[in-house]
Amino acid sequence: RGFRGCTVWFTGLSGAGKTSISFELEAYLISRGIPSYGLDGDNVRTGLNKDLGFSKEDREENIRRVAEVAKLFADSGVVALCSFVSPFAADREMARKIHKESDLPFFEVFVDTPLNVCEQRDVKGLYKKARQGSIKGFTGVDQAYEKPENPDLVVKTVNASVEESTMQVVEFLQEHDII
Ligand code: GGZ
Repeated sequence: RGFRGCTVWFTGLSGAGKTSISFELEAYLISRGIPSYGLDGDNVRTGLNKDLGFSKEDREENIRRVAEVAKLFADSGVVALCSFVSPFAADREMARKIHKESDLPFFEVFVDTPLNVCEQRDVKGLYKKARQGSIKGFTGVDQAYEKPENPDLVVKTVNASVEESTMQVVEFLQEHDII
């Protein structure tokens, strides 16, 4: 079977597991000869988007630029894996529209991990800083996260390993004839 370029858009709170899943998925796809590339805050906000912060306006511009880049990856036949908090439904819809206009498949995956679990994990200590007030506008603490109402896939990470969550996405891509 062939495969098609597409964009898999992971949305969820900081610490939900978006980047872990997309990293694992990228390795899975590459090992099977399927070109794939992960975009996330770590590789985009340090370069292309280093002029952007976390206000509503800057997040919108972050998502817009990332969606345009992902579209180009998808158009070139790559499975683009985007892991961004992308807390605002309108911005995620914009990302979808950017793909739709070019007839490229776009799948929104909600990495559904409750705030208290993300906060308990606090891998980078950011929730603690947000609670103390040294980071302002932190998603889930003092800025909104708008849950997806109609995501293409929901992955619940509580009591699931990264491998198990990744396989849910793999099965989804198989069902949609992407891989
Ligand atoms: C949310 C923030 C913030 C604020 C810094 N709010 O767990 P992380 O560290 O690695 O993921 C978060 C990342 C969010 O960047 P995104 O580009 O994904 O955000 S968005 O899609 O909303 O544009 C977190 C860190 O950056 N971080 N400040 N205030 N996350």
